[in-house]
Amino acid sequence: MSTAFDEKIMRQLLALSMSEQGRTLPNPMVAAAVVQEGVIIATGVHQKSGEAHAEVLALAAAGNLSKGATVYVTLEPCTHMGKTPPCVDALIQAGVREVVFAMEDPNPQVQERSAEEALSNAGILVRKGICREEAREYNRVFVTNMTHNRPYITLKSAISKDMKIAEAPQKLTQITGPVANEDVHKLRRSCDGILVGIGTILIDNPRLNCRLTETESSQDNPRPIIIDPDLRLSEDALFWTIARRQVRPRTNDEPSSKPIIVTRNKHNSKQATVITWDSPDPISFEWIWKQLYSLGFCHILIEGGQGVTTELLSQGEWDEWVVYQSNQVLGPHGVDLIESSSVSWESISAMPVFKKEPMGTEMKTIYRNSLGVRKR
Ligand code: AOF
Ligand code: ZN
Repeated sequence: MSTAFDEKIMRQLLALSMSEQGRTLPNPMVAAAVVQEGVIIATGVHQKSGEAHAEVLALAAAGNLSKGATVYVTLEPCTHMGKTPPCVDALIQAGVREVVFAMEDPNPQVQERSAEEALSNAGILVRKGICREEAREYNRVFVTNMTHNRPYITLKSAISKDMKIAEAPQKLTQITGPVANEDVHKLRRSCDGILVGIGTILIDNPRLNCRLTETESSQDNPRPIIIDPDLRLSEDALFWTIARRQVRPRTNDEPSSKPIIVTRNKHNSKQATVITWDSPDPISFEWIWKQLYSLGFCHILIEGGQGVTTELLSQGEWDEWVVYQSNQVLGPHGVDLIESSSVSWESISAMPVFKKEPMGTEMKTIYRNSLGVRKR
């Protein structure tokens, strides 16, 4: 049973957990609160894989006041020994009276032993499922990782009113204004990989880093992933300077933070991790996602040009599509977002809209592939 108070606290905690979006990967975003007689005594937010979980931080901040308290947490407390000890043990030791959590933990290691059982056996009351769907929505990256063993894929497009991405071939064209640009940098912060095709590198020469005005930090830079079938990448591309400077060290034992090059040619590189597609067929995104997941990537943002976007949409290997559309008309010489022979605009415009909102001078529309287009 849940009350309006339970839901209010849980929503507050879900919003709080978002403050660390992107920084907790491969771990989920989690926040917890210690509550006594309807008053929040202390909160905790998980910050980074390898560091303390949300419940442990909240219990430590509450000290003796944890005894007899109700602990609210946005994710089922963990029951396994990971990089840190099980949170259920910390809750039991702290002498809490009740634990209320939002969603079950889809991590198979945690599923081996239910938190509800472990806590109930110790005499602690347990309630679960408060704002469950909202919590799963916040942690959709983690849920996808755990249930499908692949990264969550977000495609971002910026298009004109007439659905073009540039005024003319080979011409860098700024479509979005400052408000939408800031929003894109939030997207970059939420990801651990940012993928573009070689065409985008040669024409736009992007830096591919996260430049948020309020919290500029190289810690938030995702790792560049370049699809470069014929190895046309030059050492002067701008993203290298950022990549060399710093990419988010997600975990303390991360083997490498080098950019990734996906190619058809065998190639050795000191500066990049190269993955090679050894087949005459078009490079399969399903295969790329598998490779990237085994390298530890959890959430890939694709800032594709025409080639990558068309191929990705026709293969259907994406989860979320964020489209910023401006009011300008680029005209008949402009470059289409999608090469119409491969994917039809009809199939795209028939896609259900997940969310639509104005973003500065642009309209931002989000589509979700789980609404019927993605196969798995
Ligand atoms: C929680 N609270 O704040 C987090 C949880 O390697 P570890 O010890 O950090 O364990 C990681 C797993 O623990 C992660 O995959 C997820 O199942 C859970 N994360 N659990 O109760 C937290 N971050
Ligand atoms: Zn835990």
